[in-house]
Amino acid sequence: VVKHWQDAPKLDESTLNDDLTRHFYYTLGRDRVGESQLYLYHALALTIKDRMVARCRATNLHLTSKKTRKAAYLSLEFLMGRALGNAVLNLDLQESTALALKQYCSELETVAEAEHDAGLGNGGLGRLAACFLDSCASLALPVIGYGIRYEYGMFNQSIEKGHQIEQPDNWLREGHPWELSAPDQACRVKFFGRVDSYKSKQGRNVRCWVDTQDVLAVPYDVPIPGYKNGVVNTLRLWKSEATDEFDLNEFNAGSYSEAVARKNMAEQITMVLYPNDSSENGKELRLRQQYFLSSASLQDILNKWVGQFGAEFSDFAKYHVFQLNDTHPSIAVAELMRLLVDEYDIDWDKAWSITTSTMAYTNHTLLPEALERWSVPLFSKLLPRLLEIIYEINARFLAEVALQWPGDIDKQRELSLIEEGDVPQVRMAYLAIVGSYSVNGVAALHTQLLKAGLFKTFYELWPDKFNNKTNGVTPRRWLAHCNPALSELITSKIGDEWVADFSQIEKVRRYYDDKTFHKQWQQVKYQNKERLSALVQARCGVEFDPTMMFDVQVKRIHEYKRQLLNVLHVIHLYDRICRGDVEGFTPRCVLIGGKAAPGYYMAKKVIKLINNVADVVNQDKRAAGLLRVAFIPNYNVTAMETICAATDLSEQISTAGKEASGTGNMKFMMNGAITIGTLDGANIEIREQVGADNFFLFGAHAAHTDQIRSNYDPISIIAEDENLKRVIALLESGHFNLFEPHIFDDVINAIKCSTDPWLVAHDFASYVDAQNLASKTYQDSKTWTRISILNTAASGNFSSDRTISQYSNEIWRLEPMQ
Ligand code: DL6
Repeated sequence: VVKHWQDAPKLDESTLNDDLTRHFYYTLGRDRVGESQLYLYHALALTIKDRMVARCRATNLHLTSKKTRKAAYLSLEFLMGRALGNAVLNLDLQESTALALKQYCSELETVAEAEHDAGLGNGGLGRLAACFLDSCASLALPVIGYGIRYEYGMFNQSIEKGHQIEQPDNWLREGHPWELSAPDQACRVKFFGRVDSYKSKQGRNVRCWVDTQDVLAVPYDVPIPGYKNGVVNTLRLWKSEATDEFDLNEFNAGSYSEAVARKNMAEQITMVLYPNDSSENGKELRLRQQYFLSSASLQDILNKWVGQFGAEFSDFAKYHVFQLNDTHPSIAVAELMRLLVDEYDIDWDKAWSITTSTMAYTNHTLLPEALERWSVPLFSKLLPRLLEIIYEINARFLAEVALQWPGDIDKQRELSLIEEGDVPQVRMAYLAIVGSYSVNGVAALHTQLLKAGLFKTFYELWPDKFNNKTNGVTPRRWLAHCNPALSELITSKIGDEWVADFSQIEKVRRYYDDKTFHKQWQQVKYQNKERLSALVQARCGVEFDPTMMFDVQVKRIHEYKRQLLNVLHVIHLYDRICRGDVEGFTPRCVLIGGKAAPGYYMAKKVIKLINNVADVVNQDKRAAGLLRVAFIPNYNVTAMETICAATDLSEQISTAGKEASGTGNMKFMMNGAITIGTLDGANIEIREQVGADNFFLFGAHAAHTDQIRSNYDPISIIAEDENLKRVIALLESGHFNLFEPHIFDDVINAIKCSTDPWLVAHDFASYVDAQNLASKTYQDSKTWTRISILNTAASGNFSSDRTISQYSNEIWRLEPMQ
């Protein structure tokens, strides 16, 4: 038995070749590679997984053999992307993998193409969770991720006649070689039923949730390798299954559909990821998913604790912390109370003390429409015992509020976990705040705005709970893996320690004026732009020219992210070309990509507009060599790996105060793109790190936006700005929708509306100025290259290793595994 994670058997390079052959011939029963690389990919993934399972078991053994303090990251989303390239990099198996693949006349890049993205997330929040797992393992921190094994991940997007079309993402269809199921550790999750009470032997009134319809939660473990440190952590994903296959009595009586109905109901829970990134859903199935994840994960941890130490919880909080990734798993606060009080017979105060010293909550948005609330009637039907517990938490909390603000009923109403109204609602963010010992925002401005606005009164009540943890991204995937040419160049100058210790990237600064380095830097960028051009050609049928500036905005499509502002600028450039105003014009390829929530009308209109504008521009001979525009369909993690390495100009143009942090901005910066952006989210910190001269700033400040909105008059702004006037006139003339009359009316009206919260017209002029400066700077390739190098060199702070170290030191208080 392996006692220590470092003693795990080494399945090293020399055996990789044989293992690959064994899996290909015997596990998968293949003898030729054929057209598709699918089986070779599976064989390689199994071979690499072999190298992780032993270490994973060893890491787990280490955790259970000692009373180690550990964190559980609870998230409804983990946007993992592909695993193969990352695993090969982290396990340091590049050379032996290349050798082994040679016997099949293949190489890693080709085989990797056969892997489906694990798209178990919408965007920033889910990808952050994935970066965090990589950093936790790479820092040897005892952290387990808990999520849902959705059968269907983020939908696949295609573009037909300029419109977004959604198709289901059946990512498991060809199998998922990385996972290991652990049916012996399945647990039951209760739904529906009613609450009964009885007197315990001690004469205590015990509440008991009965007549429930239970669902089985079956764990599937995905190994998470640390970077060259032998640690392999776990992401445990839950799949829902029926407790009984189906009702045999009903089946025998001929009621076939009824017999399988319960099975279907149960399996529905983990069937599909909800595709909304910034708006709440209110759907019963979504609440079921949230409770399913929370209950299964907490039971798992309590089961392990009880298995090791018995049902004695006085020490429990010393060894556990649960990080809630937004409010989605915040029902965990009430569920931990239920498990401790109802299942383990712990008294309320003790249970509350355990809960409030183990729960920590991260907020990811200020948008009011994303703040989750669940209707009380729904809660009462689906989770009756949980609602009772929430009422009890609320009653005790409001008593505290009354003590703090005596006689102030409004304060109680304002802070209550239950929002009054025709249909009362449970405020999940408030439950998370009241039940947690830490509440954090994800960038300095965001945290400041939480404290001053959304959670102001809670901040007054508990100032010490609030803290900031600016997001980060893993430099393994987002530089070492996705940009091998740049990585090699960097390593040739500063050594390779930056991959594990990203603060060292700052050493690149030494070369910001070095002529030879400039040349190499430019060559790498050019090469990456060629790769992206091939992708754009293949996916969009648009020819990009790598000598032109690559101006990129890829992210979810949302009004606050202002892809519309970007399009207006494109139209302005096009208008200049049509007018012949092209002296000193910097040729640009503009790439936009991202998915719109299927029910988000305006976002879908914006996608259509981008596509129509792209068609008109690309077909206009006058624009050839000056302007190319493409909308890349099905933007996902894998596409970003090619895109961020090839970008010159990174568009981070949200209305100030609306983007909590952003993480795409950090990926671009690491890869030497220069940001054009507003003072929003982590843009502010990016600009601080790289210096104001090396960032193209524009737009209203968050502190002024409310005032601007209070007497906003876009019609006058348009009338007074010749550029914007012409852009709007072109749009209104139907130039981009000649055979589709009026389809953009709503978009145009939104810009002209005095209640436009996104202030598109307001920021247009300063955006154009900043774009002009970017264009001018690009023409001076020496200056551009210098700024590009400085951006990479200043990106050290945006490694998720830095973020996770802060979570670990300041919230989780973990020790790295030795
Ligand atoms: O914190 C990760 C990411 C931020 O970088 C983005 O700025 C923010 O929009 C995103 N938030 C969400 C909102 N979902 N909810 N709730 O995805 O989080």
